Amino acid sequence: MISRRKFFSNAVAAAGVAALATATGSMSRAESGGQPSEHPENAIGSDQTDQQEYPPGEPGKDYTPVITPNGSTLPFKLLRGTKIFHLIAEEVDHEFAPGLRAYCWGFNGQVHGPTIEAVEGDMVRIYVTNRLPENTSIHWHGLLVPSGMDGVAGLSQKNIEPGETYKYEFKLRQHGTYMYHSHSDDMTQIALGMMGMLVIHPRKPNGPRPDRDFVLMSSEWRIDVGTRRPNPIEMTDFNVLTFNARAFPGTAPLVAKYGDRVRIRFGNLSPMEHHPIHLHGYYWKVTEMDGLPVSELAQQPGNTVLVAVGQTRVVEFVADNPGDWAMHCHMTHHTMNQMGHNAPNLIGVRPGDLAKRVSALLPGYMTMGESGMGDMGEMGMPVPRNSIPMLGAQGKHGYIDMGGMFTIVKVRENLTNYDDPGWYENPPGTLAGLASNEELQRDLGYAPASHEMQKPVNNMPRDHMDMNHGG
Ligand SMILES: [Cu+2]
Repeated sequence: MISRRKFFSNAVAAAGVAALATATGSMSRAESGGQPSEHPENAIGSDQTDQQEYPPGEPGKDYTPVITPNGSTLPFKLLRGTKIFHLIAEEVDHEFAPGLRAYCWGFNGQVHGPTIEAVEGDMVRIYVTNRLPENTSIHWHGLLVPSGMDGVAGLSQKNIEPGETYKYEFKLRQHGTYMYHSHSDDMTQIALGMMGMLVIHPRKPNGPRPDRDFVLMSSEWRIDVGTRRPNPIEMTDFNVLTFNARAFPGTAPLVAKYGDRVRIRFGNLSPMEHHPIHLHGYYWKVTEMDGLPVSELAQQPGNTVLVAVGQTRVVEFVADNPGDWAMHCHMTHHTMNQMGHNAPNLIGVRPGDLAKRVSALLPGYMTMGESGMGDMGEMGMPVPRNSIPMLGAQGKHGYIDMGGMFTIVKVRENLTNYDDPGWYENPPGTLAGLASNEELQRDLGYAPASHEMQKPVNNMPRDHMDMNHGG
């Protein structure tokens, strides 16, 4: 720890940002006195600063428990002041969304594993039982633990062989949002889902506790249509993108009451890809990066946060804008499912009976995107068993052409509980709708004839359409 602290100490001195240290709030005013501290290391990062011994943190009293949509929190028991957890690595028949299941690897019957939650200063003992057909080990991603507890098979410990149970034990000297994942045959085991979130609450929070504290872990998978197991060898072309191992519409909404202080803890352990997560209807502030609190003055505002592979990012906002708000990865292929990204571009093409003729040879073949991909889920076309090409869901106002890493933040006034409140009732005058001819004449001076767009292919102006298909 010394060398790490020295590092931060030097970094702070070099940058001359003692003010930043003060702003973290973990140093008293008297101690800092407005001057660069003699011990700036005490104020940086999330290391427990007071070295005080605390009794094990209690949910409700010492922290407001986090919510893992579509998931759960790992239970613990207290034994002589130590929190005892038990993770069981095993194969799980997991549902990504209605219509798609696969045999994944997870923990305690879940994919991803349950969220581990504790409090700064807690002593934890985590047993890991291996019920997989191959060796494993667990790494506590971002935690400051003794080298022998770091979980890199071969480097920091022996592999946990099938059938064995290992014991990890350490004191939580930090607070913040972290992750855990397999660190043995990583490529296979992470591609099959062996990961979870790890949240350590502060002993002395800097600000008010959130009313809603959500945990969302991003991942991506390759599940070829017709198979029942993710392919761990895939390097680039993932076709199932998930929040907490669920693809929309399998993702549970994040429900908040009007005025709630909402925190969302994002983590990303996708095999390959970073995810810019975007929320509609709000701006948020990034309050924590990789478990380290961001001082209030430095909290970056925004509505999209890039969560790179291996990173955690925490955002906070006050839910003061009622409605149903989309929250999703903004990479458009990450809000789609297994629909064959190598399909030829048929926008503007009239394929005639091509689909019928080819599907006689290739079951499940369909021509896609004659006028865009939006109707792929809605058409209700028969799809191969255990697959979700495109997908999406019926919304209040029609079909939602989104899948994958997409969920809905639902903010309501007058909620009595946090069950899914259904769709938002738009107050009068707040819903986009068809313009009347009278309005068009009044504001535009003319009314575009609606029949002009009925045959988009043949009537498409040449500067938009330089193909000569479909003749
Ligand atoms: Cu993404």
